[in-house]
Amino acid sequence: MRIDILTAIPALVEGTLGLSVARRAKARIDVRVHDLRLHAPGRHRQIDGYPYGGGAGMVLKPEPIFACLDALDSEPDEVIFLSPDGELLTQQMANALSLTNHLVLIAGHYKGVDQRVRDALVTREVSIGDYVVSGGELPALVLLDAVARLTPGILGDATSALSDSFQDGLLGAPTYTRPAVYRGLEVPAVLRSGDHERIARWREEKRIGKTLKRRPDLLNKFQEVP
Ligand code: 9D3
Repeated sequence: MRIDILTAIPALVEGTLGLSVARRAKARIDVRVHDLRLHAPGRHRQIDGYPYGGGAGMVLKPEPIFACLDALDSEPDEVIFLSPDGELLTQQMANALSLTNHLVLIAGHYKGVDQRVRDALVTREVSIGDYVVSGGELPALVLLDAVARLTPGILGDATSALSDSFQDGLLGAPTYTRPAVYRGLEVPAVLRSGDHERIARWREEKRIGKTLKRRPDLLNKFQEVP
């Protein structure tokens, strides 16, 4: 799989790609980071400008983004603009995106991007949640990680993706490791019983109880699955 990330701050993206999970992602997925400034026209390589009609902040110019996409040697399946206005990233969306061959992620780091980019190039806009971060770079890396860990070779085994919370719409059961008693705190006896059927039932009950209490919205979704 190929993922191109367009950004005004390539160092921020590259730096984070060097870390743990994302590093594995980079090894298994062909990730290419593009510096928009290198595609900016003119001697000043200006990537942003003042908004027509006035207003605060700078707007990313269309030329560097159009030029960067024109220079790609492969046609992307999706061109995703990370934006607080976008559709919320979900596991379902990550699943679908993991089945594509080539994604382009555009990170804005300003008050916005020229609307012509959104109209002519972008196929979908994605938000990572209803809170404000300072730019699209970290959201792009979150999306990359969510997608990358689903592609073959990233997970230890195929079942771990499917047994994930959110894949089946339930939160996880409590987990324990040795020692069986620590500072008087005991591991539930059922987990040490060796009765795999009872353990499976216990875990299912814990998952449903926890989901009901913390995330009833997820439980409703689980029931809605066709
Ligand atoms: C016009 C009001 N603001 C939107 C709520 C402007 C604005 C603030 C911050 C526009 C962009 C940003 C920077 N954030 C992102 O680019 C971003 C983001 C986010 O802030 N939260 C959740 N997901 C995303 S994806 C990209």
